[in-house]
Amino acid sequence: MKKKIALITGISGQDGAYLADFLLKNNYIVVGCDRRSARSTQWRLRRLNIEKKIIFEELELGEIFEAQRLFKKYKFDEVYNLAAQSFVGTSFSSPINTVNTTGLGVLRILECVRNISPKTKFYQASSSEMYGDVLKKNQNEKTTFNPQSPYAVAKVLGHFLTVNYRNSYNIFAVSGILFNHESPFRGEEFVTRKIIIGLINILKKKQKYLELGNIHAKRDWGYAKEYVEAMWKMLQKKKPTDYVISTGKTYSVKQFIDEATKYLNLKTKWIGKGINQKLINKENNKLIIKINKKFFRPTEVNYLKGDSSKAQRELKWKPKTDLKKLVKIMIDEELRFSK
Ligand code: G4F
Repeated sequence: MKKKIALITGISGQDGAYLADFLLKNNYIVVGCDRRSARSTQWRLRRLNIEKKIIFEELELGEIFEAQRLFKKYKFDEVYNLAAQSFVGTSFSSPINTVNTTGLGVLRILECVRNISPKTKFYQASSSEMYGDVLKKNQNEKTTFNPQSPYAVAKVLGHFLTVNYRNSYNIFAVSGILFNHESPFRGEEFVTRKIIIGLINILKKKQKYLELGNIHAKRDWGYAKEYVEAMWKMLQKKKPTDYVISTGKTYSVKQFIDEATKYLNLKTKWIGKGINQKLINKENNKLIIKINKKFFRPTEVNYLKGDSSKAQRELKWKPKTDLKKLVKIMIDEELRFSK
């Protein structure tokens, strides 16, 4: 049987690496793109031992000519648009770059599908950040978006462009609204991996303490490796439609910290309130975590909790990893690979 060929933009990121691994195992030819500046970040692909199995191409999402060149060179069966400026915090200091890549980048790829390869199936990586200051307790495909950052606004643009191109041009385009998904491959700037690296460094006496922002924000955290499978499943359906992917459970950053300290066998206690809240090591009274205003965002998303019943019903997809297991997976691998 002829091998299918898939394009993954953002191949060197957490989701790009897991998805590439999954598609290669399913007999796909994988063309992977990233920005020129991301070339040094292929450690995830190396760790999965798939770096040499991927056909690499450069792609700046800000340039439509580069995407056009790729669409003329290959006949893609599936395109997964995972590339983005994906750090919410940075989107406040770099709003124009964020909207250009995370929002308009989607349009550039959709234009290539429409004009060059209309039979190609398109997946857009949408985000639970789009719900922002949530208008419903459990968010699903029907919940109105209320974005709270330039990143989230750009994702809303990408989402509605995907829906509009599907409706206007009969393109197989789907938007996967993924809630936070973590793994040992998470970038170090995101809170879960920042916490785990920080705690391990403190235990190894390489760092005095860790500074964080709003530890009361709540997130629906799943395991990224499971979430990329849902992306693929969306493109195997007969009809294109959008899906929420989530665990349906929500925990605060503080609860994530408590789970991590428990697994690391650190005896801790929280003291103080608000900006003065601190986590102390009960055995030696040393500071472990303090709050720094610098890590607060101008507008925060305080609470997210997804309802993925449509995906569970129609895709036969189910989250398998709870928070405790996720923390264990992340800590075990961090300990194995950290020096
Ligand atoms: O880990 P975070 O930076 O992820 P955030 O903002 O929820 O966004 C992630 O998930 C989205 C899906 O919902 C993706 F679309 C997006 O691309 C990204 O992958 O922050 C989680 C929470 C926030 O409320 C943040 O304010 O943790 C809070 N937080 C507290 N202290 C911190 C810190 N976040 C970071 N990154 N660093 C801190 O020191």
